[in-house]
Amino acid sequence: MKKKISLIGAGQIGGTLAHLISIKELADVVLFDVAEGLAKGKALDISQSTSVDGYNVNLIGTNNYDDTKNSDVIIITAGVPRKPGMTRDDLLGTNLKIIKEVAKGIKNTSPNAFVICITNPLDIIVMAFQKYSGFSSKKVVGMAGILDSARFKYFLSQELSIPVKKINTLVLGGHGDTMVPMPNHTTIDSKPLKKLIDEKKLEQIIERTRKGGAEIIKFLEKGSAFYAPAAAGVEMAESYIKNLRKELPCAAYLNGEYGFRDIYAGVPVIIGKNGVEKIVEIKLEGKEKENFATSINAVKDLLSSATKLDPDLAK
Ligand code: TXD
Repeated sequence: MKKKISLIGAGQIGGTLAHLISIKELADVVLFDVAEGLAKGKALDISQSTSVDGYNVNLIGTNNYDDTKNSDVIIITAGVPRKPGMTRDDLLGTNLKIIKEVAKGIKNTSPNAFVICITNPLDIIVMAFQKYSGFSSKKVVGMAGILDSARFKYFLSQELSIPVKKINTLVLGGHGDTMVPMPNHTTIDSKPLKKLIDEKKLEQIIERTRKGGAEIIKFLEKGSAFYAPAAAGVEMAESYIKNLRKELPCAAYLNGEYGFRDIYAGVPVIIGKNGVEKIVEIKLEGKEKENFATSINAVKDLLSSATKLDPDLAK
């Protein structure tokens, strides 16, 4: 039975998600956007691209939530992206209202969907969606860690002239300037990273990873990164749909894991047919443990600002 993925937001990331899903023939796609023409135009264009390579996938564009009903996976990018000079947190007010609207639109039409939130500020938006929708926290995750880890991996591969496939790493914590690249949990061709790179260069790469989004926004001027975020979102959707049980860094609901409760943050999770099958608790020590706690506290601070904007989040 062909699976169904609904993309709520047909903008830069949404359109790229639709194209990647089509190329992988992962599922049929519904592109939803309040800008109906955008959704319909991209769905039609990508449908015609499937004729070139003979991909067997159906796409539609819509601004009607009824067309998204009974989705297996929903990927949410609805919202506004950053402009140069803005932080991810600056998007809170606008995108919180949008995610409330999206939750209302899908909670009754796709109650069993696995929901991947991408909209920023990610850690708050994913938590807000879970609260507004009432979906199980096992079926609501945020995409950030895979993207941040991909950036860290790319910078390391460039510095050390090593193919990215030989690099295993993790970026955990909040998806903000306090995110935590984990050098002690990074191996290059199975060797510990710290034996292969000097401390100063490593610090520079960690800082560049934290600012990876802003670096691209500065070049683009209008809009933010979308190819790598879309690739990361598809990896999560594929692990769910094909029950791959991949261990992936995602924003997941912590209920005591890592010593934190009732907060979403980036941690390694196993994604399979039931959604978040398991939260993997790796041993954090020294600076990494300290930085992880700092990052979680930054998410908590932003959550209290969000709760001031919408007291419903305190329920
Ligand atoms: O790692 C991550 N999680 C981040 C997330 C990586 C990169 C970008 N990040 C965030 O994703 C970014 O800061 C934005 O908040 C979202 C979406 O980024 P994108 O680049 O796709 O933004 P666009 O191109 O502006 O697309 C957003 C679409 C646009 O077409 C709007 O018309 C639509 O969202 N939109 C809505 N759709 C449905 N419902 C509502 N209410 C709505 N409002 C706007």
